[in-house]
Amino acid sequence: MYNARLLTIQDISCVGQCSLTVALPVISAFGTECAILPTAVLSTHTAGFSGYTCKDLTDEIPKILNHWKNEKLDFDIIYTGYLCGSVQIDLVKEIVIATKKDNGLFVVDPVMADHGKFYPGFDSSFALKMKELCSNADVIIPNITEACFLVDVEYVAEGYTVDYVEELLDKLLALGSKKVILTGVSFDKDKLGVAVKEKNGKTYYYFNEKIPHNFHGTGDVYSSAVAGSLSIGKTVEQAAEIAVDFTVKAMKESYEERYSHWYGVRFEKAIPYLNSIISKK
Ligand code: PXL
Repeated sequence: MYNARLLTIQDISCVGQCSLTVALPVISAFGTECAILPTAVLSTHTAGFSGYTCKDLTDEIPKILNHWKNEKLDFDIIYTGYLCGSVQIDLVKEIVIATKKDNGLFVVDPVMADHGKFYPGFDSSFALKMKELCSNADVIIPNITEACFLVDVEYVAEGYTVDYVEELLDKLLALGSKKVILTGVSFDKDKLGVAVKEKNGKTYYYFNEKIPHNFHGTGDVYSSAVAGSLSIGKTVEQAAEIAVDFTVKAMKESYEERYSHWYGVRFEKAIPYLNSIISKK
């Protein structure tokens, strides 16, 4: 997939180091053209700030899609993140049908929850709708909480078994996506990583150091690095690994300031790692 054109669909949180302010620089660091479709404009993200503003852009999406159709624009990869409501999920399906190249990839991060809870504005009816998007995807990238909400399994924060993770993976694959990357997997207090599986395949686990702090925005950093890696022709397993290493580097860069700079990770400082990946290509 040489010189891929990637479209990412998620919100602009003006301040907060998440969604598009992460996806654009991270995907660009792979040398890949990154087109955007903003789903909403928020003054900040919703996790920890109070009084944030939000302008939902659902009404703009059909107009933007029409223009793209007229211009015959298409994409090698479509990667979705934070979507605002069920109508946007239907619109994303239309966008994928109309603009994804035949041999292109559709990557879904079902952003809606973490640490056992839905983010503000999300609920089980949104999770039900998100299942539909996952069923159309080539790769889905849920965290454990999102996985549990997608497949109706009880959330277990820690101390779970390999069987628990395998049950989640198999139920997620049964939704219909070709591959699953399950994030936030940990069987050991010092290691954190991901599990990658395709239907009837063997699970591939990849771990790195567990940084002992919950940072906001790591899901977006991770999924953007997966999408960027896929855009330069890496396999899903390689992409999953590169993204773990990048996210850990970003967390390490953020650790000292974890309380004063609480709202996001300093992924910008870890960008040279991505440059090293593309120079090895
Ligand atoms: O990082 C996911 C995310 C994206 N966009 C907005 C959010 C969140 C998580 O809280 O609030 C607006």
